[in-house]
Amino acid sequence: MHLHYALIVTLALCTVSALAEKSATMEAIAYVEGPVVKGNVTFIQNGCSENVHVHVYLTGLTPGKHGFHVHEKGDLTNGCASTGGHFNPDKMDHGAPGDEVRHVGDLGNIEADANGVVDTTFTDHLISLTGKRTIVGRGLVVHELTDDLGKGSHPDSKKTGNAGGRLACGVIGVK
Ligand SMILES: *[C@@H]1O[C@H](CO)[C@@H](O)[C@H](O)[C@H]1NC(C)=O
Ligand SMILES: [Cu+2]
Ligand SMILES: [Zn+2]
Repeated sequence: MHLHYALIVTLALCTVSALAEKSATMEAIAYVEGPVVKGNVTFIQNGCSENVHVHVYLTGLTPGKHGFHVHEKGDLTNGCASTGGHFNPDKMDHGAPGDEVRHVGDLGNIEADANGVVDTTFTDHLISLTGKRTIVGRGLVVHELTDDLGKGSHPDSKKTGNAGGRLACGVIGVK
């Protein structure tokens, strides 16, 4: 009984091809570039419904926290401006990575050290490298200001976290 249930859940969460490669590790990378901020971000997922491990290497930031999101489009025609809004396939409000209510693309903040460098790793449970929440082909954006995680008083708080301008961006591609 329990085994059947687990199988049905697995089938519902994974595509047939992902199931065939159930143990395959998927990897994606974004080369992030702006006038000053540069770096790369790698995403690793060990199976279709597993958490995604994110490795961030960035330089050129001001020390402190910066909003960090997956945006809807991998379109850099007009630089970071053409990446659209936060990737939000579930039509939710903006939130923190650990919140029930959040955009899929809400990865919170990254924190630059005194030298303006970010070299960090974190895990996210909602983004995916496959299926309807896949971030492959979408934009990755680093912001000027701290993301208030939907808890601020600014009118944009529940939409963008009021994280200010877009300092640098890149397209997430298969690695
Ligand atoms: C990402 O950036 C770091 C720091 O500059 C560098 O050491 C690393 O080789 C880069 N990774 C890739 C895949 O380019
Ligand atoms: Cu953003
Ligand atoms: Zn958001």
